Amino acid sequence: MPFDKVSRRSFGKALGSAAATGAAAIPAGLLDSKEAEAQGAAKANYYEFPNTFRWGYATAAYQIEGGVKEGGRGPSIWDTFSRIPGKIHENETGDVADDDYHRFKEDIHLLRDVGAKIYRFSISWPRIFPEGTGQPNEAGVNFYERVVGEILANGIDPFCTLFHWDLPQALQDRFKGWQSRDTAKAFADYAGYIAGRLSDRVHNFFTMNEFSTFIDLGYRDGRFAPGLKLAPAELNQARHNAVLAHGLAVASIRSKTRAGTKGGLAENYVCGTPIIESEEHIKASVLATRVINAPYLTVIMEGQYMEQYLQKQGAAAPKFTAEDLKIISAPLDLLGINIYNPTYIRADAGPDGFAVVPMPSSYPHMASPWLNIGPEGLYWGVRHAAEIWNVKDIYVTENGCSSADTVAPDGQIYDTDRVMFLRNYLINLHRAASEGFPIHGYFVWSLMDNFEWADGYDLRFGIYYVDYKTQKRIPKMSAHFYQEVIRRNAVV
Ligand code: GBH
Repeated sequence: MPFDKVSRRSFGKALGSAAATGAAAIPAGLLDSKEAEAQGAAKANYYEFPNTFRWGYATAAYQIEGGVKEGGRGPSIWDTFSRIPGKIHENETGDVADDDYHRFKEDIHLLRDVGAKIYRFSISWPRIFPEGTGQPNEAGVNFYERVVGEILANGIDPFCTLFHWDLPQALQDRFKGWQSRDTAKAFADYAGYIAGRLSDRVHNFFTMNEFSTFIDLGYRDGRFAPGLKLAPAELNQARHNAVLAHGLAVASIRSKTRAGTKGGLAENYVCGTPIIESEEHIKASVLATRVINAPYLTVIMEGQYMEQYLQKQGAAAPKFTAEDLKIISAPLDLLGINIYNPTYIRADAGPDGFAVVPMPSSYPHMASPWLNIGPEGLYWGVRHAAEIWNVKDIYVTENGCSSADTVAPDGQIYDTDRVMFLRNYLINLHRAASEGFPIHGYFVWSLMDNFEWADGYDLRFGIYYVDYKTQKRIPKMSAHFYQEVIRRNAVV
């Protein structure tokens, strides 16, 4: 029986009740190596993944590339925003970042060195269309053709994100960015064009990364580019235009790429984690997940704005047509979930039926103050997507953490907190796999330290340390950990 067809409960029944509550036990027959037999009783703690499971890394163009004026690239809203004093930690910019524009080969070799099989990178829209629309820039296309060539030459499968927030500045100026449907149409044209150019070698495309982040932080809170604080009606319209853009892009990708090309999106959807794993709280967490994601993942998956959302927004609700909803909810081939911090949910007797459990001030978090530690999020992130929306092909497109990494006198970076973080999250991912949920791969965020948006270079999320003065990459302790995870295809 294939690994992913064995439910954890059936392991439990077969092996006795202790196995059902403890670490996922793997029946001897499922471990084909002699090594497994030799392990005897220790097998119960051996968190092995299905053999088809794939491990990799994620990055994003503006965070790593630099070379912002090279190869005919036009400016993006992040070039503009990062120049406004006070917006970014120490007024840093992505002008140089990790200089990956010039060092991409070396960076792809880092992936190869740890044994990664998949790499999620993003394409900078203003490299392809410097003005957002119009004539494509061949030098930009050529850059990504070389990147893809190098990825493939190292036996790695490229997963391409088409929008990781670096909107061409020209579209902000002409159309007010996502406040206009014209930007949605421009995105579909760009997406179809570049996917078409790459689809002989790239088989998986994600339209957007994290609607909820670039819209809510960029158009509501003003903390991310373009730095706006819109009133609710305008904000909701921008949200609508962004999901519409995704839907239009899916159609455009389908029409311009080879048969078999897969299209999806990557969202850090708010995944409700039941505070106690009991029926009433699980039920509440399902409802919470649908309601909280109403303007984004829920409408994409369900083809309807939830009544609660429309009612709550009242006159500020987005304006849309039935045709829009059809476009937005085009069936997806794969779903990427970015999972970081937990949102705990409990059942509630009030009209909503659920409540978000507030966090005490003592709740532990990583170096980023928002990054509360909640390893079960990885389990529930997969399970909710599979159970609520019947998703059949799920990837964790981002998971990882910031740490106050420092280089020790012996030259090593002992990021024990990151190892702790990853180990605990991965154990929960293993639980999802062992219960038979369709989780097929994991991309750690991130390959190397990079431009962490408003936090500049202050917070480091890499598995490789970057010395920004020399651009030297140094594997952290977590890189050695991850390498062993990949080698054994198991949490170690
Ligand atoms: C991801 O977002 C991004 O896709 C990636 O580019 C980024 O580098 C990575 O996470 C690490 O941050 O400052 O209190 O307002 C993760 C989701 C949503 C987390 C916005 C940070 C801002 C919190 N992010 N959130 S706050």
